[in-house]
Formats: sequence, C-alpha cells, structure tokens
Amino acid sequence: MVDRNVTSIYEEFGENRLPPGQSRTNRFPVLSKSGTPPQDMETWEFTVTGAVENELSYSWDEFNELPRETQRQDFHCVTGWSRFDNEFTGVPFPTLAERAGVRDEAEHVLFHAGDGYTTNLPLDECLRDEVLFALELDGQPLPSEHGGPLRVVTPQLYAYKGAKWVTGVEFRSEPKQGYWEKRGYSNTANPWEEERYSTL
Ligand SMILES: Nc1nc2c(c(=O)[nH]1)N[C@H]1C(S)=C(S)[C@@H](COP(=O)(O)O)O[C@H]1N2
Ligand SMILES: [Mo]
Repeated sequence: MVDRNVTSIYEEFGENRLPPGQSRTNRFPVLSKSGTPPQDMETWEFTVTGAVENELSYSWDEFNELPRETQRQDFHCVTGWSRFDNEFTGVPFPTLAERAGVRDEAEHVLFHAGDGYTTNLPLDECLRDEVLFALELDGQPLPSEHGGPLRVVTPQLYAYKGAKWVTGVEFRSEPKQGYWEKRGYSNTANPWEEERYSTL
C-alpha cells in the first residue's frame, strides 16, 4: 500500500515527468563507485551528528522502530536513465531532523556512507517528505547493491544525491562537497534544469 504518491513533484520544476535528456528504463542499473560494501547488522550503526540539539545513534533494531511510510517515486540518474514508479518504504528526513532538533546555524547536510561515499545538500532540500531513508523497495528489503540495508532517495534531484549504505547524517553551518560534487558533478543537481555538471 502506497501512503504517498510523489510522482507528480515534477510539476514544481518542469513540464514533463521525464526530465530533459533522460530516457526511461524498466531496468534498475547499479552505479557504485567501488562495489557493495559488506554489512554486519550486529554492529550496524546510524548516527545524526553536528549542529543538532541531540546527537542520535541507532542500532538496526532501533532504526526499525521509527515511523515509516511507503512512497511511489521516480528515480533519475545523471547518466541519463530514469526509472518510474519505485515503491520505497522508509523514514522521511524531516522525522529524523525533528528528533535530533536541528539548531539554527545548520544550513547544510553531509551524508556519510559505508563505502566512504559522501554527498552534500542544503538543509532546505532535505526537509522534504519525499527525501527518505529507504529500507524497502517494492515491499522487499532493499537489495544490497542498491544500498541495502539503508539508503537515501531524493526523487527531486539526480540520484547521486542519495547515499547508498548510509551510515550518518551530519548537520553543518558550512557546506562541504561530497564525493561526486568534488569530482565535477553539479552541487544542485536539479534534473529539470539539467544540472548535471559543476559550472565552476
Ligand atoms: N554510498 C554510495 N552511494 C551512492 C553511490 C555510491 O557509489 N556509493 N553512487 C551514487 C550514484 S552516482 C547513483 S546514480 C545512485 C545509483 O543508485 P543505484 O545503484 O541504486 O542505481 O547511487 C548514488 N549513491
Ligand atoms: Mo550516478
């Protein structure tokens, strides 16, 4: 059962559901900088750190007690493919932000992942209900190659903004560029503006 269908968020950004320069696929390609890291659920830990009132730390069992919802979302990869109607189940970013209590000086977010990947976003871009910490895809545990046990999805942005195997969220007063942002991909990553590459 889908709690929220967010496949119409494109209306905020452009005319068409399929962003310019994208082609639609029913496959789900895997794009990882260095393969799928091993996961040990006994020692798995997820942290919320930085400019918050309460830094948080969750074991896998604790994370599973958080309120979650299922959303129908589209997924746009900067390399040119889009996959429509994915059903992701997870914890919306605002839920975790509220539990941690974001301090006034926090304006940026850096996501950390188990393979050393990082990606950055302005806080505003994260405080949207469709930014999910996803545990399931189409009713099944998220496949490890797609970021299981836990990944971020950002349907309003190119998918490199969603860290697979996410291990932590750091709230910051200053921005810090992530893995692909440092290597020339766009900081802002809006698919309807075709913000693929850094203009710097
Ligand atoms: N931890 C981590 N997250 C990551 C990546 C990665 O290499 N490591 N690749 C990113 C890129 S470039 C894309 S396009 C999407 C791909 O997600 P998929 O493999 O599920 O298609 O994950 C993003 N998140
Ligand atoms: Mo990507």
